[in-house]
Amino acid sequence: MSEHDKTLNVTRRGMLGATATGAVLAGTGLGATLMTAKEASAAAAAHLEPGELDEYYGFWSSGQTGELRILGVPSMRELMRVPVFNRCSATGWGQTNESLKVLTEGLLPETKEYLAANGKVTYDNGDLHHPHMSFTDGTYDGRYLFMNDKANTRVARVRCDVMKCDKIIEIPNAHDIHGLRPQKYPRTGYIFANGEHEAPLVNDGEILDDPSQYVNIFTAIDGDTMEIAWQVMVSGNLDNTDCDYQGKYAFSTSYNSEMGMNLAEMTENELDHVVVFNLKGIEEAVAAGNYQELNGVKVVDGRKEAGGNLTRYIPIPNSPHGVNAAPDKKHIMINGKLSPTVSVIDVEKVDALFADNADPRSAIVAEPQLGLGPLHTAFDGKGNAFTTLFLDSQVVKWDIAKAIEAYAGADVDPIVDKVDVHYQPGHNSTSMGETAEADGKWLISMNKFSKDRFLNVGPLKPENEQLIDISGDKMKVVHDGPTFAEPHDSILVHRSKVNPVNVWDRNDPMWEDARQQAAADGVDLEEGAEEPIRDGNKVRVYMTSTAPVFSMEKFSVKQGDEVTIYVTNLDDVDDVTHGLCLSNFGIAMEVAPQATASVTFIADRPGVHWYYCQWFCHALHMEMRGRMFVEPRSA
Ligand code: RUQ
Ligand code: CUA
Repeated sequence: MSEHDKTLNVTRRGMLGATATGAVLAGTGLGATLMTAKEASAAAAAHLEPGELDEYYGFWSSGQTGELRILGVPSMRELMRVPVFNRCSATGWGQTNESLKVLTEGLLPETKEYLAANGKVTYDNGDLHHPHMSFTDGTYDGRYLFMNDKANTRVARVRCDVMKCDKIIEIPNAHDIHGLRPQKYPRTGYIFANGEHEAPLVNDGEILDDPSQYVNIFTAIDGDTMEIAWQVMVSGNLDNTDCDYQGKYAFSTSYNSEMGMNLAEMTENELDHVVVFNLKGIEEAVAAGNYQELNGVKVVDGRKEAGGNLTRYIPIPNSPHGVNAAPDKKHIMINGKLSPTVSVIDVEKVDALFADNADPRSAIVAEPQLGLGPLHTAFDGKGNAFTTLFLDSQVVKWDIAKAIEAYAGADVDPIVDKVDVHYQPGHNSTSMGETAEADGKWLISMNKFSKDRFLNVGPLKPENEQLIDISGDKMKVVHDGPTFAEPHDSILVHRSKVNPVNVWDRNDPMWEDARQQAAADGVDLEEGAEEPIRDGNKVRVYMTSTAPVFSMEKFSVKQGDEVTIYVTNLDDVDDVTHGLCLSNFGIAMEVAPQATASVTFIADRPGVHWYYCQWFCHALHMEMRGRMFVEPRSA
């Protein structure tokens, strides 16, 4: 036990004695201490007066909810939810033609077949873990956010100008995309995506219970086109990933080098590994034609036994999880999970692994013992690292340089501070911490359990995300933030990096199909049409909206018609969003200022049906409505 741990234990025992009620808080004992003056001032910095704006955008995953969330930091106010892999009742995501195009166009043919057999056109669920922004020269550039879907093997992109998802692709050959990071230098560039679960490379049922023939797949996607650049076959599964600041290597942890199929087999080895991907080597292999083409993708062989210069496997103590590149542009942290250590890779020593076949472990320059269950590490840009300790329910702050000295034999303790968090932290993130501009102000600890920290809402509890002031030597927890299932990861982006518009550009590509269809029908979207346009049993209704009226107060279709309603919002004013809800047809969608949105349905319900504006837009919002007459089939 280090000197630091001893002090910490004494302090904690003292706390337990002093505050008996604190002792029930999962043994952490810090539940009911009084705030010191310093803590109070940190808390004040986190508190914003009504109308004050936050300094940071927090981009949050939502895990199995499938959406992206935007929070303001440090206030922790939730600002927006951006539907991605989920369906959204408010915006019509998953229902409008525009969103269905995004949700369906990137699906593989066999997926479309499977879905069709189940009466669906796309998946209803997703598991969004890791949202990350595009980079230029090692820092955020405010263009895009990229994110994974572990549940259905997809990668999505959100445009930061409008904060809407514009691309979703399914990744062939891989299974269950988990770790995801954009290339940091010179720009994004590639999006690196880990397939977590191994399977036969051609997974058509020929090979089933024969794990010796399973492989795993690392994918590089072109972030500009959202097409797959190449894939690498690897040994073991892949968990998290990150890349260097030089544009040379990507690193993926593997927690199952054994290729075990059950828990006992998966945790058998003392050492698992991190796979290092040599980007130039892979590009050269692809250019030289040393690949097999599978499902339209160029796949190279980077498995251990393949030899060659595409990958290296660095042994790491049992079941490493998070991978985090430090803003010093030199060190990559591999978080031990089942090992109490973080292994520090020096990227300058990685060249020798490829050039001279040096011992893979020679790239490790530190391996500090930090506590139990290290999962993820964040940085302050001042030489410190902050690692979540899942089992200890703590965040540990440690000095990277001292950890390196200690590894070289010096008698120094790299641990600077530990703070209790509530409870069981997974990811953490610091302000600008995954860029070269890490500024050391705030840290979010994303805790998996909230237990007693909030009013009881029944057996299903929220997560608890705590805001920690890291500007001083000691960390201070200043805010608890409940969130719904189940954010994993977040990034804190300075507001100067993100500049969304207030009103859509009428030429936006989002409704290009609508624009083309209207042109074919001789209609101007901004004018709308007086009457529905009939094309066999297909009927197209072009409406505009200007608060508080739709351009059509009524229209008629025939029972069984396939009806498409286009609404173009002519209001050119901040925050005047309209919505179209067609009651008892299960139809509702958002139409933001200057946007066009459309929805298609079969009008198989005769009678008078009201459509109304579902977004409060005007004093006469309730009056913003119209009638759809569906003439019975027999008539
Ligand atoms: S990974 S903590 Cu996706 Cu750690 Cu969740
Ligand atoms: Cu338009 Cu409410």
